[in-house]
Amino acid sequence: MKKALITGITGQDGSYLAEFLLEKGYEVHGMRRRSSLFNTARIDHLYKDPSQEATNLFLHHGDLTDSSSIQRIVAEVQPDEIYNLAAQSHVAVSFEEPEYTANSDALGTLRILEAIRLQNLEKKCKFYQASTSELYGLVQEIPQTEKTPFYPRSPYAVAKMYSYWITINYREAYGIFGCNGILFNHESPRRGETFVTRKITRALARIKYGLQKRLLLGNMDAKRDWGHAKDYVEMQWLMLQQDSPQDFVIATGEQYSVREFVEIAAKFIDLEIEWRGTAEEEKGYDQNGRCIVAVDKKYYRPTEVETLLGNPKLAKDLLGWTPKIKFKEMVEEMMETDLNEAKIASMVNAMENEPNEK
Ligand code: NDP
Ligand code: GDR
Repeated sequence: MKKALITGITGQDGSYLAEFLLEKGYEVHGMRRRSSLFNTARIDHLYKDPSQEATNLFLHHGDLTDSSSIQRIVAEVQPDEIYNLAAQSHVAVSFEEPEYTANSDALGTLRILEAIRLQNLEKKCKFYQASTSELYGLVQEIPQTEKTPFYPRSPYAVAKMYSYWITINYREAYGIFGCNGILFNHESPRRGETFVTRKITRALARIKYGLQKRLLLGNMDAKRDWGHAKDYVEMQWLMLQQDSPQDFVIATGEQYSVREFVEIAAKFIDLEIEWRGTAEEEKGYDQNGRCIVAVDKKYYRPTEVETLLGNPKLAKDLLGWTPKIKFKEMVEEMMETDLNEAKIASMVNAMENEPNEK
């Protein structure tokens, strides 16, 4: 039985990858960080207490910023494959926490690669690095391929650039089977609520149920190549099953703006949009039963990535991969999930506001 170690198992991709690998018969080990509240909601359906029941999923406390925990986990697990998905993954937050972002997203990768080396696992353990289309930043070429030059535009992207190159360096210097997946944006109902797609579907659903009045966004003209996370984790695994390590762009080859995302999601639930330039202009307007989407400049980034569009030809040719879930299907799935959540929240609200009969 192959053993996989996933850092970031509690995140969007980690949860889908854990499902995928368990189905393939892997023993899956996940690194989770300590938090003051439960942070395992995305994998609770997979987890069984190993002291009570037979299971192939094991969790270990650890942190990308703590070499000792990484060394301990790698030594204990002796994995055949490591998927480094953990990261401070929010681009806007990286401007506010640049040093922490560098520590986790850049040095964290180095710490794992060093753990592989210090455990003499260079020949046994394959390594996947969650690289990103953010590396292209101020794009030099459209669409972007594995050969397009990078121009990172945030502390997040600069940190990920270090990880991209340290993975290649350890491949060349020590023969580690290390691959970069240059993944373009991928979403799902498990996407964190502060990324733009989930923020939109969640807000529209809440507006529909009267739980929220308006949706405030930053740059609505930004364009992204959005795929589905479930499709993309399959690629992460496929990359490590090749005869030799290589880096791949994973994308759909289709692009939409943030504004178009709002329009498509709103159409799905028959919500009419009223666009406002800024939140200030919006003050004093009635809602007229329509959904108000306004700009709030606090969501602008000091340097923005305006347009990303990937060319996944290499992955198609060499790995035989094509995404299965279409953009509109993904938006619908996200809208449906958030509608259900909003419906439950509105029922709870109604119950709490019911007059007490006693
Ligand atoms: P999420 O933000 O959903 O998940 C990030 C995971 O990393 C969580 O499990 C989080 O733990 C964990 N984590 C964060 N900081 C640390 C740390 N210091 N030590 C240990 N664990 C930590 O990200 P996604 O699942 O969306 O993305 C997975 C990876 O892929 C990330 O590296 C991201 O940068 C990269 N990526 C994502 C893309 C996307 O569109 N989703 C596209 C390209 C790359 P907790 O649950 O406790 O917060
Ligand atoms: P991104 O995703 O920065 O591409 O990084 P995000 O969804 O945060 O932003 C996409 C685009 O939408 C614009 N935007 C807003 N973004 C957020 N979060 N909130 C808003 O209110 C808002 N309004 C407009 C942004 O400016 C941006 O242009 C994601 C992360 O998953 C990274 O970890 C990953 O590496 C990249 O995708 C590929």
